[in-house]
Amino acid sequence: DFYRFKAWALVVMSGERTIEAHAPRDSPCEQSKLRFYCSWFCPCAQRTWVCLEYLSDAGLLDYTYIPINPYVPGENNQDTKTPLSLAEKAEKYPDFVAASPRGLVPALADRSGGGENVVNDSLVCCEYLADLCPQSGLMPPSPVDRAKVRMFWEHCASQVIPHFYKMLMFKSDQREQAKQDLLAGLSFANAKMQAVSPQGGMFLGGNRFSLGDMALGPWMQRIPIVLGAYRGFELPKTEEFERLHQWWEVLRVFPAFQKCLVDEDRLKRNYAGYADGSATSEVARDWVGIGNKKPTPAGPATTN
Ligand SMILES: N[C@@H](CCC(=O)N[C@@H](CS)C(=O)NCC(=O)O)C(=O)O
Repeated sequence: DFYRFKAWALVVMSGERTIEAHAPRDSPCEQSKLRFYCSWFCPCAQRTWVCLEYLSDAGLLDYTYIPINPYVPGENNQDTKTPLSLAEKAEKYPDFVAASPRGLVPALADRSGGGENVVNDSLVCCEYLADLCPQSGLMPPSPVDRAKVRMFWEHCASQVIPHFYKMLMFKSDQREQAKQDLLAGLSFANAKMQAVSPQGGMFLGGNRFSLGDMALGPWMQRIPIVLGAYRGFELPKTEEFERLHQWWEVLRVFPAFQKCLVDEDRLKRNYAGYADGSATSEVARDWVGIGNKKPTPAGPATTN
């Protein structure tokens, strides 16, 4: 019965329902002062989304979810990884591009302080939210713990996540190297987490959710769903990765995280453009070095 309840809770708390619950309202007075520009499939945006859900659950803020599709729809409305040009994005989503001049999700536009503050890039958005609500503990109070969170974030960004995309996007003769690099990055992440919180639980230990958990959480979800499906990859169940597995078991049932998990089949299909080598998105360009030249940013974001 417990497992049936858990399955039920997962359905009820799906990402799709969360998007609906925070959809823009008709009446301007019902709109939240904090607008979140997000794409349902984007792991970077999911980092910020989970923080928003965490703060919203704690009654610390409210937000409106503005859905963005930065990619060109394919045949039969299939998802692609071919980005709209910046001009097309600016035409379709002017407020979003004003908040994120390179047209990348996530971004925030916050009117809670009177004027409008715009923030983009997943880490910067997460830190902005942590700074808005310091009592939330999203960023721990001590300088050394904050440094640990940031060092873990840096490790994941440079040594883990690029190899996830390389394994998907590289041609078959280069994939083995990408896999070894991914495993090395994850092994180091395991050791780092073990050193920070040997007692287990979240990155900082126990049930203390923090930005440290969002460094890798969205990709940990995608490793079995996406790399498993397209590349037959599985994170070995060995001692080398034990702390990561243990952390994942805690995170995957954490309410704010669960509320931002979208349907797995839909997610898997969304990644087809990476797996078949057709992607020309920023992720392909920045993290794998595939694709055309960088677009010119739309100009400085307006901040006050
Ligand atoms: N470093 C950025 C990366 C954001 C990013 O690349 N987002 C992707 C979606 S996962 C995007 O907006 N792509 C649109 C495009 O390629 O034009 C962050 O962490 O926020």
